[in-house]
Amino acid sequence: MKPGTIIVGSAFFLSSLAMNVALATQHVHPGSSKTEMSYEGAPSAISSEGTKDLIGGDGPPMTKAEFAEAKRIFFERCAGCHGVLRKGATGKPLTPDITRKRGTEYLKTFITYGSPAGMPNWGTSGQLSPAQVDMMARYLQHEPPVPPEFGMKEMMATWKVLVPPEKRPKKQMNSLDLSNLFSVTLRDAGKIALIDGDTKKIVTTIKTGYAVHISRLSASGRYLFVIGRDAKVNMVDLWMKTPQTVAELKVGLEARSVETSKYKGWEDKYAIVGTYWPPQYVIMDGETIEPLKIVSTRGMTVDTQEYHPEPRVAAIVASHKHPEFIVNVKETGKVLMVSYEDIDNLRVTTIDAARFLHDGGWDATQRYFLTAANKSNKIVVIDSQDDKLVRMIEVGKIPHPGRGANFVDPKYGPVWATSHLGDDSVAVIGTDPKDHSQYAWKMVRKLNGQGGGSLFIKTHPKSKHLYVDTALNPDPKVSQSVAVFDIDHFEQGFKVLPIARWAGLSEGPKRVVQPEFNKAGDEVWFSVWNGKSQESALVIVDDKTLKPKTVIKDDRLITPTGKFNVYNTMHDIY
Ligand code: DHE
Repeated sequence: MKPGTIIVGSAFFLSSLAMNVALATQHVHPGSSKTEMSYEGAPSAISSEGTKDLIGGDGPPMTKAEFAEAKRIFFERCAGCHGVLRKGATGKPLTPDITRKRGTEYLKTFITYGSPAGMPNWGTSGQLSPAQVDMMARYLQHEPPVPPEFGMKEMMATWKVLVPPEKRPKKQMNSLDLSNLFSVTLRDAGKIALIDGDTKKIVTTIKTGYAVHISRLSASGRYLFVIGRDAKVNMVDLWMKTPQTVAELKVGLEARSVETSKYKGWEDKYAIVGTYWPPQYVIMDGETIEPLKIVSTRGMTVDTQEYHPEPRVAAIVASHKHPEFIVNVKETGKVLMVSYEDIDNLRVTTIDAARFLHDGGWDATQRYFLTAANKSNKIVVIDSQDDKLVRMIEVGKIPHPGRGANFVDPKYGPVWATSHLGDDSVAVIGTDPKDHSQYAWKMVRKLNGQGGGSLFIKTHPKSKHLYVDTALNPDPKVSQSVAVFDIDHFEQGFKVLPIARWAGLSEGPKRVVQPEFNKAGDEVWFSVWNGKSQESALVIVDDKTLKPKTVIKDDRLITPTGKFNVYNTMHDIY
């Protein structure tokens, strides 16, 4: 990007990868984390149009045109870390009571040079011109514009049942081995690809929400749910001759998580989506995704007990011990155990944890949920049987487990592991309070991998290998390869698999991201994530030999990132 260039609107959003990659490789202020910026600094999916603007009042003078441009820049570059309402998320709060005291000159310096705490140097990097820095400094002293709310009326207006349940097939109409199908996020295409795990062929691609994020399965495995960053949910029926969307719904302006009811007797009954904006979750009918119950997450923070107007919903998992969804509320730091037994008399157990709850997954027994409070550098352990906090464990800098990795450690017994965005460590945590109580809920091992910038870690019950990606590491050698540890011989350190080289692509960032096993647990799939207009690939590695087995290339594979094997996702195997 040329210094001073501003790209606006959807073109900007779709080029966010390129921008993030540029950010990750540019010089920023010493001490600020390029990795974090390239991850959390993506543009908000919320349009800057349609907000309630409180221009004027006590802020410094600004024209309407300046305010509109500053607002757009804020939503595209700043909201991911500071929150839409600027109340503070992983970045510092920037509400007018604070910014007016600082004044224009102070804010200009900050925006120009960045800070060691992670604020990028927007000015000296050439991302914003001096005039834009001045405009942003003045904008921040005005009241934050408020995006619209999204209630039942707005949701119902977007709800479409394209194929009603009675018109859907009564049995599987295709000959696919559905349990070994992979749903692959095609991030910047706003699509998913369904790939046959046996033949490695693309079965179909399906149009989904904007910059689609994750896929999850219904308990039966028949329905696939996909969430876009724009909070659009697609419900795909895998039984149809060619799997296709049978219902869609928009539940807000920005979202990341979707899950389905999995408790015995409640299979395929409900689905749930958590949104970033508005800060809420919605429980939907499991056959039609009709929205049934919307619940706000606004409330008090866990530590200072002050009101937060924008606590975003991060990961959601379905309990196997009760008819409950477990909902991570990021900015208040609370884990909600939401019972779906009687949604008209909703029972929610609120567990105090730590701020900035993000992603997480089950231990091997599927009783304990281990989740990252990422900017608090903690893993929080929740007992889903007793609905209680078990422990908060200090780990490395910015843990980012995805769903984590479960294996049996030769010395410490059953463990779960996470890697980190902010350092090269892998934290291995004991998870067996029954037979290895001395190790339970302690970090029993700290492994060192290739570097920071790790997003995902993976193994499988049948594998003896632990794979650690480093997709956001600023060194291309590191971001384009993965580390693999032998679980029985951690003392030997790790081997490096040059996944991007095996893909044989030409130019581009070629970030290697998110290992995912096939159903049998003998192959591990990696995305080689390139820019939107560049060739990407999937590389499949033989888990026994650690040699490449297949490389999938196809014009339709645009910016592949997450991959979700149907069987493993249905059964929470990782
Ligand atoms: Fe994700 C999971 C949020 C950026 C790929 N991501 C999640 C979850 C959350 C989240 C809350 C857990 C969902 C759940 O389990 O219910 N992700 C966010 C962000 O807020 C963030 C930092 C910035 C943003 O603008 O979205 C972000 N995520 C990314 C990416 O840039 C990634 C690497 C590429 C992409 O596709 O956008 C990315 N996130 C993923 C993937 C998962 C995920 C692949 C699921 C992992 C799994 O194994 O379950």
